[in-house]
Amino acid sequence: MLYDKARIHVQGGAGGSGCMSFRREAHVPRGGPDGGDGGRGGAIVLLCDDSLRDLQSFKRKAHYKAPRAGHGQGALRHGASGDDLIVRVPPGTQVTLADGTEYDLVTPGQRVVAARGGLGGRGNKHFASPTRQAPRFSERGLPGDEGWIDLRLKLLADVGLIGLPNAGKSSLLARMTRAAPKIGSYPFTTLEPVLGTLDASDRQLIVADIPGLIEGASEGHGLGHEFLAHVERTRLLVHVLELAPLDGSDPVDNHRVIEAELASYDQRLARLPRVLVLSKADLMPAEDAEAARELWAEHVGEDVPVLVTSSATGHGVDDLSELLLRSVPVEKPAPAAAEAAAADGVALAEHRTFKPAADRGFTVERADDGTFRVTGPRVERLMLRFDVENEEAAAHVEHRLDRMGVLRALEENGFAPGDDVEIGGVLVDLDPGE
Ligand SMILES: Nc1nc2c(ncn2[C@@H]2O[C@H](COP(=O)(O)OP(=O)(O)OP(=O)(O)O)[C@@H](O)[C@H]2O)c(=O)[nH]1
Ligand SMILES: [Mg+2]
Repeated sequence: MLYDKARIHVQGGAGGSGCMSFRREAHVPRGGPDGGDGGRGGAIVLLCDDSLRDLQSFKRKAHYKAPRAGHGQGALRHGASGDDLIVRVPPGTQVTLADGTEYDLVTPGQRVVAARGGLGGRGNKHFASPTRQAPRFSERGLPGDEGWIDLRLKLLADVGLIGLPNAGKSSLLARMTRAAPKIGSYPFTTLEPVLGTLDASDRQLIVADIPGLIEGASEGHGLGHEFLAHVERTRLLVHVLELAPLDGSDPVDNHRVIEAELASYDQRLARLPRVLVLSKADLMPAEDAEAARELWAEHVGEDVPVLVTSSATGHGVDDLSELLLRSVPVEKPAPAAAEAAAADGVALAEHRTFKPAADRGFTVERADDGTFRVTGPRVERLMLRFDVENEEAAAHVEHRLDRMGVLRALEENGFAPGDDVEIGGVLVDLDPGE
């Protein structure tokens, strides 16, 4: 069973809180604030690891939580940052973060930050000012990013073998490479993609045997559609077609069915270069096979090479291998995201994060019971940062709300001192103008 899909929950570690502390030394009568800052929480980092082949490990474990950071301490000691939690994924994994951003992890060693750790809070030292020399509050650390992310493995094959069930795809792969796929005289023998390697003196090609496609595959019929995603990354498709189908069906119809399925799954697949292989040639006289090849060559046009093969006798198989090695360019065109990520390293991954760029806006609403409710990421973060039970912290919060324009907006909406205000789920006592 090839595990090619997984959904996991990731959570960055919480940031450490800043410390509220004052210097205490025998010979210093009134020490100043010396509370250190909290550390940054650990991030969840996805790492492309060449030793992995599929997403199996995620069946057993779906939740990943990075360690939290240490809190700040007195004497300006800062809290330790949380370690990043490394989650290994196989090459070919496509990651979709909660906000829809996608990454391709193609090259071993590539990394993506899937959830950032929370920022640490600042110690009370930072809140000292000429008018408040002994701040009796500090900032709390913020929670880390959290959310579900989707992992999808798309095999990294150069060439895909496609065709109807029983067309002879697996037999061909077994003949061309050292792979040993299951072969059977019944449809759907192959239940999941099998990879084989075609070796030449100077290079290797990876060939994927894709389970048989049938009419309606792109809409979810049969098995093949599940695996069509795996051919998305190939650079050439070998369409394997039975020359004289044992079930009496018409090869022209069969050919059309597969091409139509590819096109309706993804136009890009339909545009990939093709090779047409007429299989099981040993079942008919050689002249007939050659005549059929000529007819097909005319039918598919000069852009598509047509070969006659027999996996039973080996006829045409070497020609096919040579053609594939010749036709597939050496460079692997890395998907755009991967290219950028590889060039930019972690930096790119770092700034692509869960939350869209900090939103400075907020909204003020008045509930039926008269409570004013202020929402918006920035004000909510402010409330997470401070304990408003602490009077000095509450005064600081009020000052910040004033600077953000929240107090003015409240007043414009009819707020009068004494009215209830809820910000980010916290009831705050506001006394503007005091
Ligand atoms: N005579 C002859 N039989 C072949 C040849 N290639 C494949 N077969 C037979 O055709 C049947 C189907 O072959 P497979 O290679 O399993 O076909 P497939 O396309 O992988 O089929 P699915 O996995 O079901 O999609 C088997 O019974 C094979 O032995 C060939 O070149 N000559
Ligand atoms: Mg097969």
